[in-house]
Amino acid sequence: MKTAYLGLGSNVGDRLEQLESAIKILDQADGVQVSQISPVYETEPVGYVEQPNFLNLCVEVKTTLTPQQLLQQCFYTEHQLHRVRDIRWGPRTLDVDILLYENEIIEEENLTVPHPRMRERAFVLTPLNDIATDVVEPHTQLSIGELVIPDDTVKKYKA
Ligand code: PH2
Ligand code: MG
Ligand code: MG
Repeated sequence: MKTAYLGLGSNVGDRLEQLESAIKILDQADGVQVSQISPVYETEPVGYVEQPNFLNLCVEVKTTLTPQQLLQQCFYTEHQLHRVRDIRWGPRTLDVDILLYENEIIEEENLTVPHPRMRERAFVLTPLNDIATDVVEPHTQLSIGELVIPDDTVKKYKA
């Protein structure tokens, strides 16, 4: 079993319901078990700012899937929640990103792990810190607890 961390986000439709459904779909997938779920945060959009606030959370999964298989499962889960891909960084019913997979560094044309922008994103680091504070980010060799920066655009929404 490998341990991976996923970041989930939603800013269209019933955000909380979609995140909860996504966790169920992931947990029911063959070879994936959701082992920890962070609190939910309401977060201001980053990147493309003219869009509604997100709800974000992180999960820990125990998995027998390879990184590429796990990525396909993330896409499948997004598809089940009617994700339509149009604007990069734009509004979405569900986004599921692989943040960390063991302590591996992966550079493939469709997959970069650790997630390339996670170190600068409080909407990722804040929930991740709740479930993985001692987990080490392999590029910096710093723990999530050391990387997390307090940010008032990220507010606890549901424990
Ligand atoms: N996802 C993005 C771009 N911007 N901003 C917030 N607050 N939360 C997100 O999940 C998010 C974002 C691209 O995936
Ligand atoms: Mg994303
Ligand atoms: Mg994504």
